[in-house]
Amino acid sequence: MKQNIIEKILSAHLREGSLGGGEIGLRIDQTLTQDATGTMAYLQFEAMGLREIKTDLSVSYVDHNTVQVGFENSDDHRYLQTVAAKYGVVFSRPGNGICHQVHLERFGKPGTTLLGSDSHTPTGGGIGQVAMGAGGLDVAVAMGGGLFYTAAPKVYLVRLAGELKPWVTAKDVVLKMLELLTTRGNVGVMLEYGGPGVKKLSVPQRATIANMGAEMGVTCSVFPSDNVTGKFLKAQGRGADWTELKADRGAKYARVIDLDLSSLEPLAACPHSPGIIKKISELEGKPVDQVCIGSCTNSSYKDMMTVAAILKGRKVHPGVSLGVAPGSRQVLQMMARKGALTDLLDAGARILESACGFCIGNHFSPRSGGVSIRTSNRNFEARSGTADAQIYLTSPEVAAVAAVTGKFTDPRGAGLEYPAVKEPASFLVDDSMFIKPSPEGARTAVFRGPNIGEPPRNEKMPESLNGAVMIVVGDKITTDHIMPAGARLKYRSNVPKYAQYVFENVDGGFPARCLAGKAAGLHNIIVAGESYGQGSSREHAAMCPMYLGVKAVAARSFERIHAANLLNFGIAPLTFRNPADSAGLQAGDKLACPDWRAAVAEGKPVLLRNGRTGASIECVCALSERQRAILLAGGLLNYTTGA
Ligand code: MIC
Ligand code: SF4
Repeated sequence: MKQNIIEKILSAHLREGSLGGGEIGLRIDQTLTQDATGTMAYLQFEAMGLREIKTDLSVSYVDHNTVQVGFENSDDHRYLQTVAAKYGVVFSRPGNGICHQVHLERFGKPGTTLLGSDSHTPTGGGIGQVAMGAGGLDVAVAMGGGLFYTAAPKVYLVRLAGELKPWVTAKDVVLKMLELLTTRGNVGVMLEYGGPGVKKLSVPQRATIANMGAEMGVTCSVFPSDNVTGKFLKAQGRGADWTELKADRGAKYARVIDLDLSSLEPLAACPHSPGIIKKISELEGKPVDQVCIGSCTNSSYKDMMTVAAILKGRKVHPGVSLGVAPGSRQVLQMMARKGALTDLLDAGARILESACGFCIGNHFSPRSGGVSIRTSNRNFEARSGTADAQIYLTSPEVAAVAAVTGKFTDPRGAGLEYPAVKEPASFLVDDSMFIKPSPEGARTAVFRGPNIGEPPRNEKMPESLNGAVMIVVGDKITTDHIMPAGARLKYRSNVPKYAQYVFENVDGGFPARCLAGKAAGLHNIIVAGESYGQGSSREHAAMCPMYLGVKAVAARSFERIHAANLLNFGIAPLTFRNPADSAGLQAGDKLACPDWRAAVAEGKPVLLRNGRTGASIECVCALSERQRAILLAGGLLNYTTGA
């Protein structure tokens, strides 16, 4: 049978199910974790009684919580380092860079599967990996050799033609894709890029495009592995990792999207969604307070050298604060050796750590009501740490030009020559910030600071539901709305503490109401609109509500990773049979379902009776047999350990 690239990789890793439909179980070759999600993932790995890593490679990165105010983050870093040594995981030390950028440089391998506890893991698709994001618990299971379950995908082909014009970038390609596919309605889709335009894109450019597939909600975005991929791997000293990957002639796709690279122009995602796309020419002249260049989307060597070339001999506008965070230590070291760092310093840039930093609102928050141009991938409300700031997402080129002019400027009309930075023939390879597993490592004593708690467990699913609606929210609620990041991130390993901030920026009274409901024997329910749980993979957006006694989320639709996380923590994801029913619900409504457990166990519709209105609301809990068993057990940890 003729196969596309995704089918080729998936069928080589398929251990359960069929690519024709339903749930599939995949063997995972590589995993990655980062510190914000990883600490809980390794605690869960330990709680499941797993003894060693069964993947070809597992890497633990420290890149998210690198602002060490207080002991909590440092404690987590040391826990991660010691637990990695004990179980055979490669440890990437803080300062070594952002997980996705570093993984692409040093480990990504065409034709393999990569599962990461971070929603931007699909960045690896730039090098021909089926790279997927998941909750930490799913990654812990995969590290222990368990399968990763997901829906058999619908594969769309994005057929690229032509070539990008000067000042038009990979970021503009993916922003255009976001305009076409939007940020919702793409659950279960995998994108495969192809067509003659692909060979004009470098691996880091492909990675930028694959990275922001996460914002469309697709499971992954995969590029072919061709000569360009081979050259990149060779330049990283990893020529032996190359294999060719291309679709068979006549391979089938569920949908084909044609995109002519030469028709694109510089774009921006506007507040407060990566799906609100405008042309830079439409924003021309709008004053800018802050420019942040970096993140896993746009912080490669070429991105940074281009920015430095634009800023060379110029000064940052007095009204703008410019922060630059190179994506990896490799990029930073090369910039230093080439003098690009000096050019940035001379221009007045503030050099930030090679880490997530500003992207996750960990520092560098803009002023109140400020306008910030960023090269990252998410501009959700309040994510920057300043609730009323206006965040725009653009290419590094547009960002650098705005840093000089102090306003949105279409770079094509700015009278500048486009800096022709080439991919290097060889990158600087220095792996000394990785700690590789060793036989002595297995005897390491695991360090646990006072901030590190036990992974919480749910109880078995109750026989009947004695529900109470604790909050009603609208469409496109992100996991940043549910579980704020930024300054709160340091409580990631301490669930009772972190749970105090659930829905902090939406309704600060939610945790206390839930705890009171729980104490009164109620089963707390969240009611939501479409595309609930967009964005981050953080399982805390399920784990902390679970801790607060949430038993079900009733929504019009869910995003993939969050729906899986809800199940993993024993919270039922219910979909309204009639979407209009959600409008008839209010906070405080009591929703009862006497045969709750039986209905879920038998895969029947769930009928919720509203005590206030007397209405009966039909919900669907469409699950595979395996998923039903997980839910009935009260989550994946109980299911796996037979508790
Ligand atoms: C993000 O970009 O939102 C994060 C922070 O990287 C998250 C992971 C997390 O919450 O730790 C993600 O994308 O999954
Ligand atoms: Fe880090 Fe931002 Fe990338 Fe998330 S999106 S991994 S916070 S750089």
